[in-house]
Amino acid sequence: MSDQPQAIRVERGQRPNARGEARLDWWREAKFGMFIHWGLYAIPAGEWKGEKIPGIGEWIMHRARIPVKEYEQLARQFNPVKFNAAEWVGLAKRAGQKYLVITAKHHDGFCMYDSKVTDYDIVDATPFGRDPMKELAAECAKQGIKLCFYYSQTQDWHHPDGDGNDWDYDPAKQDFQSYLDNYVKPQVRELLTNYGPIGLIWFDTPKGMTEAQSRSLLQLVHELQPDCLVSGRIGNTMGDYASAGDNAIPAEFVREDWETPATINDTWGYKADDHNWKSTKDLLRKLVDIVSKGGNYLLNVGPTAEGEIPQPSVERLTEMGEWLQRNGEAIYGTHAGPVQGLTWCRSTARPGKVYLHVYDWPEDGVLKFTPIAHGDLRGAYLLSDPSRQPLPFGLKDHQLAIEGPRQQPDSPITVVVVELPGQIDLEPGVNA
Ligand code: FHN
Repeated sequence: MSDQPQAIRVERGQRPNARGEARLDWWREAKFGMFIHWGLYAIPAGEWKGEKIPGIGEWIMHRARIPVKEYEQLARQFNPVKFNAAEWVGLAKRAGQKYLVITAKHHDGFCMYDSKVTDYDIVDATPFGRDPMKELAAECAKQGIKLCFYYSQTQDWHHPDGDGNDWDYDPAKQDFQSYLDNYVKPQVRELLTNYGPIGLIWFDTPKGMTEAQSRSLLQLVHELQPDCLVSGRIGNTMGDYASAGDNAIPAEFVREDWETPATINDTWGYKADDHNWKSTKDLLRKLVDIVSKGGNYLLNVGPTAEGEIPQPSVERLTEMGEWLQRNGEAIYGTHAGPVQGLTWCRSTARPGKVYLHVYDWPEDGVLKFTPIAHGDLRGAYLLSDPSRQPLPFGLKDHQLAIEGPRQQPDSPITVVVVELPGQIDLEPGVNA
């Protein structure tokens, strides 16, 4: 990619990636969400019968080929008495996350909500007996966070007709169509009927779903809650937005709506010995990088079997929220900015403003750019400066130069606001 990408002007209301569908507006504004992988797998937490099972925690049943009858026994021990919906939602709020996507059913097939379609759920099969989704729904409504459900629509290692379990069941005898019609759809109906308005359903691993199967599931969601969004992993290029790969950030700006689901350490479901926590600086850079390329960041936490979000996650999310308190204007409701392809800086924008997210503050404090024409600049200031003291700017070596203080003003990323005349809206160049 060129180091000096071209900036193009687009008229207000004609953003190239706007589909004109108002139901996506909240999601496009939100930028940052909390993913929660929580289920029975939090009990073994990466270890089965004294053996450490490699890989992501929520896959332990599959990786260790645990028979259904044995894995089912975990439900009897599941008693997350420390679960507190107000605390979880409060953490998302404090972190500056606007939506929360929680595993209603992951690939292990255990339902983390009260399902009438099966007894293999948290209310019927555990000593806990409470429905955490009900409690989260109430808290999300109270605290203004969009509640969304993750639902594994193909893989179900517990159900004889679900996909993925070839150690208990004979795949040749599996009837996926029957599973979809008689199990998945009734459960999706429950999730979209019993918990109030749901922001989106996060389907995953579409595997061999046919076009007709994906479409019928999509239609069901729209019939039940027309405004509910659907993740791209419903398959067959359907759904409301694309999903980048897990922990994958595209190298360049992407014009369509997209999201990166990501781990905060190396697992989704809780694993007791995974201490490979990304730093707050790294996580914030990832958030900024993603938003500067037009995407959303869905950052995961993996609560314990007691119902607690691990402290290292709490600390990092809290610190991210502190940075967003000062710099949220440069994230929420913005779009990919005109300055693309630099190593030391990212940009986001909205009509009348470009936000320069400076990763590495220059030693002399002078920021030099080509993409924003000098004539277009009305002023510049630091977003972290409440007094909005104007920064001097001018032309230097044929480049626009903004003179900031020598010392890095904000940490770990400093945002400089560039004001443009009127409502000029700068986007990445068509080839950026
Ligand atoms: O297999 C799952 C995995 O366990 C996890 O839920 C991730 C999150 O994006 N999705 C699948 C793999 O892509």
